[in-house]
Amino acid sequence: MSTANSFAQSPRETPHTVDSTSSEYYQGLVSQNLAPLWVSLSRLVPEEPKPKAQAFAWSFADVFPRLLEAGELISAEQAERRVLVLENPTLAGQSRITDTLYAGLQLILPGEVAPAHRHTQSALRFAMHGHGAYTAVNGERVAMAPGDFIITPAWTWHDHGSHADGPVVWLDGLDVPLVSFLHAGFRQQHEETAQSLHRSEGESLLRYGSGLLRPDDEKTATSPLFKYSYERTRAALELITRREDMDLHRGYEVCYVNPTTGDTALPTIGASMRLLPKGFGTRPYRSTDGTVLVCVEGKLRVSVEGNVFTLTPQDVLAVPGWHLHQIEAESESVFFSFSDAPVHKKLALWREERQ
Ligand code: 1HN
Repeated sequence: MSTANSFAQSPRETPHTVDSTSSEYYQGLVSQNLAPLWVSLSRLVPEEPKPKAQAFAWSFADVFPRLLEAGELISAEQAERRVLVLENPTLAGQSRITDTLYAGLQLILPGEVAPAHRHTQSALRFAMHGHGAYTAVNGERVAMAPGDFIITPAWTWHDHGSHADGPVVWLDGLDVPLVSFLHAGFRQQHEETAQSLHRSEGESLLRYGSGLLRPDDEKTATSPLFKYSYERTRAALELITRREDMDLHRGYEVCYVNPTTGDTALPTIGASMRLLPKGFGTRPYRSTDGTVLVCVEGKLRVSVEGNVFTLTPQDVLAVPGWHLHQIEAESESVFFSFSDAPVHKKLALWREERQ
């Protein structure tokens, strides 16, 4: 005898059970490409979110040597992108760090070029290690230094290169799983390895980074400012800690925004930098968006539904949606994070709980 789930689990209704006499009926449905909703309704419409991803951390010290080995195995040009994907253990083989987001660590060596291409997936780069590499977006090159946040808007040509004297590593965050779910992915290879440059470095900052717009400048879905330096971000955080109140659930936080709208820099991925004073622990918090944290300074102890992770600089942690968590700073700590919150918010699905 098999038991079918019932949607309403309340005592007012007894679950419907399926006995063997009706199994012929159920088999018949399959052959007619039909399915009984009463079997799957509670799974389709859960009482609360149950992400498939689990909370999981990657130590940079463990991944970095593997990246260097990859550097000996394959060139950036051969690989197109020499990346080790951070795969959530419960989503193995699916290139997902959370249910909806992709993350990986990319290595570029001196003199290499990762060839120009474009795609409809939106990307962010968070620089982690080394100086002297650059990414080119829309005909402008920007240098990447640790802590810098750089965006590659959907359908913009981008290539990366390095004049460094050692390895350079950054974290890529993309909305790949979301775009795959929607089957909205397109990709093109540029005819040249590196796109030609028609803007000088710093133009995007000069044009859009001073609170100045032309009267007829359009509001764009993605930020026209494509690099947010750590130097400026850190200085803004520092000022806020001296002048403003701290959110007891989030700490001090600055969000990377599109200067034409005040919305998130990318339409599908929200990102921010947070600071927690030495000894401070956030109150328990959860929200529906799945988040990736990267420790930048200090030392963090993150408890996610009872599992504890210790993060030191460059370590990465996945916190799936609706997982209650608390973050404690052993010393003054700064961390970057990104999530799919803008999608939840645009679809009026976003919720948070502050305990
Ligand atoms: C991509 O275009 C990059 O441009 C990195 O560096 C990682 C992962 C999936 C799809 C596209 C890059 C990527 C990617």
